[in-house]
Amino acid sequence: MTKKPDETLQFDRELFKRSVRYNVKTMFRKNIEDASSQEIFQAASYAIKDVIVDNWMRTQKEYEKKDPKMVYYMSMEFLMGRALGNNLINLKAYKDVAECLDELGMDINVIEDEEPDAALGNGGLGRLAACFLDSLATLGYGAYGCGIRYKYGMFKQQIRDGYQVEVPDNWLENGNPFELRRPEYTKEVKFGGYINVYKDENGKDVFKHEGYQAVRAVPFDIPIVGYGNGIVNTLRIWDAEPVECFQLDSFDKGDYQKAVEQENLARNIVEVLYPNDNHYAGKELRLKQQYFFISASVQEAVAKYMRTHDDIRNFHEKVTFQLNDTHPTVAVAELMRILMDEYGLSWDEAWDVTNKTCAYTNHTIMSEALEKWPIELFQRMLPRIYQIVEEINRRFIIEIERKYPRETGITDEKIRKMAIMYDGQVKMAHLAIVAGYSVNGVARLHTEILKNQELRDFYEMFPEKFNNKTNGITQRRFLLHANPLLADWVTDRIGDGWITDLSKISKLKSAADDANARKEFMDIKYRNKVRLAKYIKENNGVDVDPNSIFDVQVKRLHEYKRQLLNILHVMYLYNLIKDNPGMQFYPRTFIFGAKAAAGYKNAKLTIKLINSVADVINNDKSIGGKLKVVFIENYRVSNAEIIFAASDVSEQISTASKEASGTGNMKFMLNGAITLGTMDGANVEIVEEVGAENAVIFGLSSDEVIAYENNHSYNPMEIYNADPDIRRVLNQLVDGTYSPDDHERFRTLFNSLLNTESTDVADRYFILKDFRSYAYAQKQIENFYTDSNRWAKAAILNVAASGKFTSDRTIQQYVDEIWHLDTVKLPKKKQ
Ligand code: 26Q
Repeated sequence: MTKKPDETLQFDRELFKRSVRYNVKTMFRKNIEDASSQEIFQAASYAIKDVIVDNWMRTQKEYEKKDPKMVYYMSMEFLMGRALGNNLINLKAYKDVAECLDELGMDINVIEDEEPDAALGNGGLGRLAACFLDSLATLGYGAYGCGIRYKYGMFKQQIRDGYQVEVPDNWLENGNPFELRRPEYTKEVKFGGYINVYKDENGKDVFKHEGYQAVRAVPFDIPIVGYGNGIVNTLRIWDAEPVECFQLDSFDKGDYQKAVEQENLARNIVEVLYPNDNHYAGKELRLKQQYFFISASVQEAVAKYMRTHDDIRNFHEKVTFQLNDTHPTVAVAELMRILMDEYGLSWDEAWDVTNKTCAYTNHTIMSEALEKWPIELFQRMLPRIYQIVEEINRRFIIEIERKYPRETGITDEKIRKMAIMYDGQVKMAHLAIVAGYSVNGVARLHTEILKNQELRDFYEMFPEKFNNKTNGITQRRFLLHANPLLADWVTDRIGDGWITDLSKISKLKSAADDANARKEFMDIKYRNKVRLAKYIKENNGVDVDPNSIFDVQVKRLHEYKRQLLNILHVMYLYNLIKDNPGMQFYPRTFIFGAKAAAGYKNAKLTIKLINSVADVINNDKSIGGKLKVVFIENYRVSNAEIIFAASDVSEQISTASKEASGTGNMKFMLNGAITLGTMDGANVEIVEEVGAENAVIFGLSSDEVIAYENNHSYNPMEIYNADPDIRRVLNQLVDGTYSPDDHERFRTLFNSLLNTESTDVADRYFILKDFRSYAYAQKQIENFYTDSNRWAKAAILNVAASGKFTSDRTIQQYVDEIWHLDTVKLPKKKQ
């Protein structure tokens, strides 16, 4: 039986081509033959937006009719990447449009390359939010993403003389064809000033905010297209504008100063994304950004609810807020404020609603990433929010005293460890845990560490709130769009059900035992490696051999992720090859890609080290091209898609216990790379799914790491003294091997490992401790790859075992166990 095509998804090719020609003419006064690739990109995007807008309106109508419960995913970051290709994929129109463009004389890849990445995020946390929006729309759940329309997203990285240089990312330069400005939903957000308390006629306290500065929050909506189901949800990002345009006559009124200040406030607030990943920077402007988008989003959520309901006390039946880490946590106090001050609810009524509305996801156990704001700043910037948080804290302390009465002798210790405000600081994680109904970690191991170590006291008090939601990724972007060759191969073998149900990909298992399938798979991998080699040649000017093993570590640069371990091992291999010119060695290309936070010294120096090692090794003719090192400039979502598809080895080598989950690990697996990793984050579950024989695992366990940390019993100097190979590599950091012009250049990296010069912990991330075990694992990788049948089998089995790691599964678990949303199906379109 042939399936009846859903007429809502029929793509009208003639209409599209007409529309592109028409758009080129009206937008640029040109004929298509004279238009640039950028102009075609614009014209095509507007043509696609037309198609999307129809579905968008139908979806929102259906939501009005069915009134489903919805999630507001509150996040400072949405790392969306490019929209055009992804929208075409989800409209099931990619191949149609590729052919149409071809008929018009254009290559779709060239057109897609004209689009800047929407890089409104740092790394994993921001990309997770983007994958979640894709899954929510595809599964038919009503959802809003709420965030900030940063004028400048994640900086562009240039490498000059081996060093990272940050260049502003002016992503809106040519406009954003897919966004829609919605001035009718503008909100006002207030900062500073003071709170006056009056009694109303019933003797009730009224809190009046006075002497504040205000900013207008204006939303821009971006469509989130579900895969093949006609659903279009909304990512709503807020821009800031001054409340009133700067008027000269305000000078006469004497508030000239205030008018200038309000204009500056608006200009500054959404200027730029903070480029820190897993690191808290206690900047005043960052707190302003947080309250700005949260106040606007919560105001709008409440206003929208009240347009169709009459009792705000049932808000939580239709709305849930998911807080993406603690960054949006002021939402709990803002909701309390609106419920009490604007809708007149009592404290208890407001608390009940807030508690049933807010849920919090934790993404890290790294203590330097925990948000703690000085109380003074909080009080000055957000006077009413401060009062509310103070009252939440007061009541929570009473609860602690009730649970741990004085006679237990631990009351004060519990208060010290658990209070929301303590020692002059507001602890956002504590606020999020206390005020919400759910706390989740992002991989099983991570959640266990939260429960048993980091958040142990809270788990003891609120065990029912804690749950795990192992992260996932969308296969639509990271296989269907990123790797069309493999996607088609998979579909030819098992049908296309995997696109919306990744558990079906397990049907590929049998292909692992089929010699022909293995050959086809390795051919596809090879072609993807050729594609990446071409990208590297064009963008970095380095020649790499697609027949070598592509060993890849791409992710933010952070000491806990241990790019330094990787490059030290490369230095070790180079020594080995130089010492033993005749040795068997399978050619290997080590590929890195990483942005370092602008102020993170050791991270930036590690980039310089990688590039310096690359310089020496890549130019050493004597090693016959056996080793290559490449640092891919400006790693981002769009080139990640090319990189994952071409990878053989997935480096997931964080110090055990430090990487909450990781999501790159899943993207590599889906594309048939083999994990070389520690038992950290979601690696544990990847190995569980694929089997230990199809991954290479090394290093300390998280329990061992935590034990060393608690006893302070690790001394890297012993390893340095005992192991000549390690000693030699470390000495090469400071003997000019990789820095002939300045032997001291890498001294701080050397010191961070051995700590000969300060009182800091030496080798905090156990690089020397894990070095031998890593080198052995790398040797296993080589042996493994040399047995090409065995390797191909393992690679296919990785793809086949990746079903668990779809964000569709993650979202379904959020829905079933936290949010309890209703699904919505669109009715068939009437012609
Ligand atoms: C905080 C305060 C001030 C400025 C910046 C920040 C800030 C910004 C971004 C703190 C943390 C982040 C990002 C954290 C992050 O990306 N965490 C990653 O989240 C992924 C998704 O759950 C996990 O897979 C990764 O393991 C985790 O590192």
